[in-house]
Amino acid sequence: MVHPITFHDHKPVTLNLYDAVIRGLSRTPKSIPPKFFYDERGSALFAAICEQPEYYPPDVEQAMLAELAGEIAGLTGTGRVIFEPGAGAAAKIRLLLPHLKPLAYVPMDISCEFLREAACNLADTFPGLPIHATCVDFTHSLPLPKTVPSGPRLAFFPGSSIGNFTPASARDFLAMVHDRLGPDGMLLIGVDTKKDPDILQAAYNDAAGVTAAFNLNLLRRMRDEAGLACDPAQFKHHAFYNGEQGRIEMHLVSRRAQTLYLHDHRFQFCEGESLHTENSYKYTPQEFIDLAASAGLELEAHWLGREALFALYLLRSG
Ligand code: AVI
Repeated sequence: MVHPITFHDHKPVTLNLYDAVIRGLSRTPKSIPPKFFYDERGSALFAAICEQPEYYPPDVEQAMLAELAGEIAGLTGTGRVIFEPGAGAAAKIRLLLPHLKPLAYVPMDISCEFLREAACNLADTFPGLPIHATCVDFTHSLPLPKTVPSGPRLAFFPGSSIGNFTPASARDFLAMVHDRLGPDGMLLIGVDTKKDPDILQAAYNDAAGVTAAFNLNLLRRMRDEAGLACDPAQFKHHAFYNGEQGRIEMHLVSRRAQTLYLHDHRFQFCEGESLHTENSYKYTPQEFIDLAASAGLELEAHWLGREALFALYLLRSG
């Protein structure tokens, strides 16, 4: 079967990992941006996290999308161009496509091979849907290929990926989405809610250790791709809810005092010193509606899922 897929490779980040390691390990406290989690193995591990019973967001959000797809289509109308930053396996959009009947779908992801496979799988289920797979670091830009038909746009940003930005960068990102939406554009976004910290804590410390493997994979990448001399076994996964900041924090904590080398750079770790790898902010509905408004996006509708564990917002570019 011939798939109507075009592929656009903007050659994202792998080139920058080396610089990010030097910059991130030189600062105090040490940190590295979470986008570096997502090489092929990292993307597969994230898909496995989504299968863990403790990690509730995918289940709750999926149930909401399945139940609300018709209602959402009633509010957005059909025949839009849908773009999805960080589309990953492009699983959730499948629930919406039969209802939203888009003109075209533009999945964007940093992991090119993963994206290519996801686009091909999607085309198998939805033959005839024009797919413009775009490999890009969506935290920097949201390029829509020139071949995308004109028509009102809908951005889809599920999974609470917005939580991985600081609130200030979330605002900047939403403003960039707003710019890409153009006239009559809409954004459907999934956002994790503030809740009992024990539920949050368990979600990032699954019993099977998949989140730990996902976190530690970053060190493997730093070793294998950037050339950092390190032994991932000398670090341990640490995730906790920081109630003051309203976020889960993930860290890699050094099990002992050690020095890591990268060419002529040396990085000293004390025992118990951490490399901060991710923040995952949680928002009350009012906090998120205010954040979206600060980026020029007006609330059209919002829904809370089971036990208010997760929220969906439909916003309009004002
Ligand atoms: C992709 N992102 C929304 C996930 C989150 O929950 O912040 C990444 C993740 N990190 C650990 N588990 C899941």
